[in-house]
Amino acid sequence: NKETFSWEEYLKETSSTPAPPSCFRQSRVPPTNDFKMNMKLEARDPRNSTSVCIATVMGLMGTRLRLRLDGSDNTNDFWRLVDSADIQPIGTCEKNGDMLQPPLGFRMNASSWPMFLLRTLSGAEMAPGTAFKKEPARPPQNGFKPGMKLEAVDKKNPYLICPATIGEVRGDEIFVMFDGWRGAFDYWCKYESRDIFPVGWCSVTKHSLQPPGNSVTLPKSLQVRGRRPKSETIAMLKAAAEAAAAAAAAASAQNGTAQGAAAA
Ligand code: MLY
Repeated sequence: NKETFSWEEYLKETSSTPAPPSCFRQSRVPPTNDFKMNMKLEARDPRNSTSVCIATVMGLMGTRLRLRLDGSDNTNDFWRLVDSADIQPIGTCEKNGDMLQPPLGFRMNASSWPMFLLRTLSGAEMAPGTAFKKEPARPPQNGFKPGMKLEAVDKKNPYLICPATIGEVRGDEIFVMFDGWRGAFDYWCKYESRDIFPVGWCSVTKHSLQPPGNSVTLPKSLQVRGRRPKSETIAMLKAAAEAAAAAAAAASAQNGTAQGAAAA
């Protein structure tokens, strides 16, 4: 359970090792979060990456911000790190000769955008330039290896960061597997993704960390994920199951004898 999850014990239990911090596109010393609730900033629209919009800070956790695009509804909030390249101070867009855009799904008539923009910015508290931290450089190569442990954003529930394991490495990509969740939340991403963190990140940055799920992960040798199992694999699983059943039967027989003796 949540209160008692400890990486130290978990790594021992699973006899696994954390991915080295140098593998991640994250600062060695996590940045401070100097934003405050309701501050406004410019953010790239996650659903339309060519437009830059006005966003409001709706929440803060660790080094992450929960953002909502002004003029959008409350069902499309998203999370960004304080050192994300997707966010910048108000005024940056104009300085670059670009125009602020309404978010995808702007809840008003497009013609009311200029007026909406004026209203939403007037009297608003703007996030100071010093709150925006420089995005760390990407590591020169993909240093991840299968089996390494990490902390990763659950993309289906992006407010959550969870213990995970590298399942596979292919070129610039890695397969992130969520411990104890039977593959339902696993995903492929680039090794330089900003959604993955070294073990201990949440604890250092005071972000909550989910405990692993309850389902048992089979050792790699017994996994039949995706591919149809080979007949040898099936034979091996069958033999293992039979051996386990035989051992259980033997144990219970012995137990019965012992109990009988004790009763007598
Ligand atoms: N209640 C949700 C949350 C699942 C979260 C899984 N993450 C932590 C990998 C569900 O069961 O779908």
